[in-house]
Amino acid sequence: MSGAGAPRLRVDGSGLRVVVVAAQWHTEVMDGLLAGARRALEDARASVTVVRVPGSFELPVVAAEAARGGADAVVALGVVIRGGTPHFDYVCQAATSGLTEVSVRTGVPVGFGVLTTDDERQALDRAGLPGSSEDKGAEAAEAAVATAVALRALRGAAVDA
Ligand code: DLZ
Repeated sequence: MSGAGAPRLRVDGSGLRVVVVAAQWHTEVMDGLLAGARRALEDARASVTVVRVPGSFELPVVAAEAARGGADAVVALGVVIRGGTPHFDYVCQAATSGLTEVSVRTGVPVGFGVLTTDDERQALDRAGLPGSSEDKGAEAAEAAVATAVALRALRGAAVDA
């Protein structure tokens, strides 16, 4: 999938409580993703709480708890790098379907900042680090805030109707 065509989402997220759930595998890439997400949320003026989990497989259960606990949006960050076994597919599938289920079931948007790459080079290139061509942590945070704002407008409109 190419990053070309990604929108610039600069939305005012004042008053929004955002929980960032971040895995810990692949430290250098994760540091970049987390810094990008923090920067974007600060720019949007949202309040931020960061929770660390061991790996990407653990992202959905903590995202669900954050959503049930009153977060207006969740940002899930992780890096899964393909190895020589099918484990990659299982962890990617669990993270992707689990996070989708959390957002749809709770009505709380989840920004998807989980990189699934063939090697570490591809991950570093998307981590928002000096020399990276993309900043997927910031993109996921901006998407979560923009979706929370869209939902807030929709719910307000529904009440007014
Ligand atoms: C086990 C595992 C492997 C092999 N690779 C990764 C990875 O590249 N990225 C990641 O976030 N997590 C990985 N994990 C750990 C699993 O996500 C999970 O934490 C463990 O299976 C324990 O439940």
